[in-house]
Amino acid sequence: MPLQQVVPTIKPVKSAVKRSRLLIVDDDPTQLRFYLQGLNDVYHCQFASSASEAVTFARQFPQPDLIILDVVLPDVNGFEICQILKEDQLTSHIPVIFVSGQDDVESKLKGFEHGCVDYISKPVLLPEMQARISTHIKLKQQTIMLESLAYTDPLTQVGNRRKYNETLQREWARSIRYGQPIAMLLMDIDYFKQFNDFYGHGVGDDCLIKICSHLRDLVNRPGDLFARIGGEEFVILLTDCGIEGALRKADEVLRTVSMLNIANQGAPKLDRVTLSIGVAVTTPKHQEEPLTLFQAADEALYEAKHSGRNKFSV
Ligand code: GH3
Ligand code: MG
Ligand code: MG
Ligand code: MG
Repeated sequence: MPLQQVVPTIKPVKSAVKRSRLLIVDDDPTQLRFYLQGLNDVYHCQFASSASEAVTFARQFPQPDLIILDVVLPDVNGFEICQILKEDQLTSHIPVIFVSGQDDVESKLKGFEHGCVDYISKPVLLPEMQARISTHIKLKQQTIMLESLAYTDPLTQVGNRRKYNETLQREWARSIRYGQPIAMLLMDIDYFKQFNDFYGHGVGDDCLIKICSHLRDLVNRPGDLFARIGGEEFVILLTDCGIEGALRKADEVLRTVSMLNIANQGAPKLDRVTLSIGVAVTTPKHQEEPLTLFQAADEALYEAKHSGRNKFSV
């Protein structure tokens, strides 16, 4: 029977709270009807009856918050679907709960080996299933929140040093794999100690927030990064970017900060807040460490500082 006949129209439930989205994968029309009646009031349910539908729906936006996956399906079995989802960067984060008539311990262990968060035996007891779904969705939301906190600088809300380290490792490896260049801009605000001494630490913090909120907008390609890696030190990482692109970006950064026009009467020479930039570009080779890129950018920054500040050096 076609899926549309089994699951005709799903009535929208009026609720102020945003409902979590479930993707339910099962080839048995009776089972699907059971899920529809039992879960659709609480969750936004989407149904699939084959592996290809399941994978397609899991990748589509808005993505499901959790997947209920039958083990025995007509085309590919649930374990294999779970493996496909877990190996795909786009879907690996979505928790999967297996629901199956196969309730022997080997099958359950196999489910966990393939990356599920839970395994429920058929026949399904609805309240128990709802409790498990709700628990796993809450756990997932908490994980997302903790990850976001772990990678965000609390003052400026941009990526922090941990985010920088992980992004650099990942993009460095990708650059080696594809033989592509990668660029780093290392930035340090000029005479910021004097700024703090003159205006106070609170105004210094506001200045950092303002600069970050504008510089983050200059970085918008996937894989690229703007992060605060120290007190008044920032990094821009540009993937698949050669020297011309890097210099253009450095020029954009200087112009952006200059347009903010923040007074710094504490500075000995310059009366506005400015920053200096060290630019480094490389096409990394196997065995080479990402630290070499940072060191090159750091040396260039030193050069920019010592040749007058408010400029970039390579
Ligand atoms: P230079 O031009 O050589 O970079 O001079 P500088 O005064 O900026 O020197 P340096 O980079 O060594 O000084 C960093 C100063 O930044 C020291 C500290 O007072 C200030 N700073 C670091 N983190 C913060 C922060 O979170 N908030 C505020 N308000 N100031 C900070
Ligand atoms: Mg089945
Ligand atoms: Mg500094
Ligand atoms: Mg400084």
